[in-house]
Amino acid sequence: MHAWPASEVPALPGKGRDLRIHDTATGGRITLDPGPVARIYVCGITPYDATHMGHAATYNAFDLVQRVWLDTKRQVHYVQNVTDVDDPLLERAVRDGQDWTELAERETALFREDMTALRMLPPKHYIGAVEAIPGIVPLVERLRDAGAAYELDGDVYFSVETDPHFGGVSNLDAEAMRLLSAERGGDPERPGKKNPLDPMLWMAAREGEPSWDGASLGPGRPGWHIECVAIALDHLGMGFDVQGGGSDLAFPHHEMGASHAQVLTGEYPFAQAYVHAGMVALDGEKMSKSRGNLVFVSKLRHDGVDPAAIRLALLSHHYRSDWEWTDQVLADAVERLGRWRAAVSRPDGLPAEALVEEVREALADDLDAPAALAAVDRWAERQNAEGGTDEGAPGLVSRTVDALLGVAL
Ligand code: 5CA
Ligand code: ZN
Repeated sequence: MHAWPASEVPALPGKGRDLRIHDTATGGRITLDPGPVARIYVCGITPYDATHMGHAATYNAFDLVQRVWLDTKRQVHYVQNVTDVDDPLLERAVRDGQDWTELAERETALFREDMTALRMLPPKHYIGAVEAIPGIVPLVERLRDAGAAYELDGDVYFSVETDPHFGGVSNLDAEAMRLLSAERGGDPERPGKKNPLDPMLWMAAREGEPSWDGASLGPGRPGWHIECVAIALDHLGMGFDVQGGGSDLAFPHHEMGASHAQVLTGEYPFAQAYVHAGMVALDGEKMSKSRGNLVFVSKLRHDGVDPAAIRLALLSHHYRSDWEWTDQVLADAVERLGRWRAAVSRPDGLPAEALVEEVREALADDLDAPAALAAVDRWAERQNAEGGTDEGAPGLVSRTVDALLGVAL
């Protein structure tokens, strides 16, 4: 699949700091130590209702990760998937009487437009589940042949007990895992499974649903977790730096994915850090396609909201906190954008070298975007009130805000 165009990232003087980030698996902050090419996999959308503010907030967090790395003069190898065949997508297509491929294509196209407008850096590889199927089938066969997967009425399940590290991503107890598995696409109640948590790797063809050649597995379609594992192993390999997504993916998705990959390769870990963004809510409930309480990026754009203001609204919350989208959040961002634009439009200004370092330090410190905004606010306030004599300062601030926060002033 093609991704979307990259906006230019200005180079800043000096060098950024290494990223210290909260890792779900260890439950603490770790200093990442990527090589010259940092590797990141971020779980993409299931394209049936794109792009709401929750999605945008999560992708914003991982865009910041990349901007911090780029500022340390590393290259970034970024991979993202599109779950373009899965139960919820097929159910929505049936509900609305439309072709599921058209639905997926339309929503993926809209997502690309939204990501471009928000200046999110594009993945180097943007891969759909459907196009990944030829790579998924042999992985499931390998797991089965190694005794890590078993058949149940034609479907193939992964046996979680074959991974000694199972549970080490989310660190949940058995009861919590069981509840979340039922809520998030698993089938813990299905009779005949070795362990109720075992996730499906390959679903045998169902009447009226799309299916693909599964070689010795028979016709069917892939399970959800193996999709991301196949894509990540193909394009990044084991031990990549960051596995990212919203906190609703920690269990079961990232837990199961790590286990699949660790059993397949015999190596550990799948990723150096598992990084999770908080959930954005509307009217007191998590924004979700299934609930339908959504604020869309595209709707705001069509209403004339500047994408830079949407981006500032996302940045005004720490990526790990759960927060509520309100009109006030957006109004504050519009106002802040105005203040910043006025400040960088003055012909000369207050020296900004210290500000560059403050923004760098804030982001390197577990992506503390609110602290970065506060630093720019302080500069802008003084600049608007007093100005200065440093000719290069407004340009430097503008480039800093663009390079590190993805906001074009
Ligand atoms: N296709 C899978 C991942 S492989 C999926 O979860 N798709 S999704 O469309 O449901 O979500 C896409 C991304 O947005 C995921 O990282 C998910 O965790 C995140 N996300 C979904 N809802 C919210 C929300 N309300 N707040 C923050 N992030 C969210
Ligand atoms: Zn995923």
